[in-house]
Amino acid sequence: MKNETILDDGLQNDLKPGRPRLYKAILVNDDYTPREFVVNVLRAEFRLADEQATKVMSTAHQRGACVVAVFTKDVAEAKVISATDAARRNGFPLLFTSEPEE
Ligand code: NFA
Repeated sequence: MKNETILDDGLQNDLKPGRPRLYKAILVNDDYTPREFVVNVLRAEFRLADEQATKVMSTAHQRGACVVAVFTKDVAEAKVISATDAARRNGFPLLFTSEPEE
């Protein structure tokens, strides 16, 4: 009888970590948080340069939301919490969320 065993080439089917899925940190618009405060949070919490922070703030203001940057899951979630907390400490409803990239 012919031996029909198919040997695993070890290239495709192993469970392996691969590239970690990246998460988007998203800035959500609201009607109350001052533009300058949003820019300052983007600079302080996400280390954006002034020009980039202003662009992200303006895009969220005009379109309702804007991707700030992408991170690993843990880092995105930590930054979103930290940035939202900074807004709460200052009495603003500013909100950041995170979601996985495609
Ligand atoms: N829409 C806010 C305002 O007009 C500014 C803002 C931008 C708030 C982006 C939240 C996110 N003061």
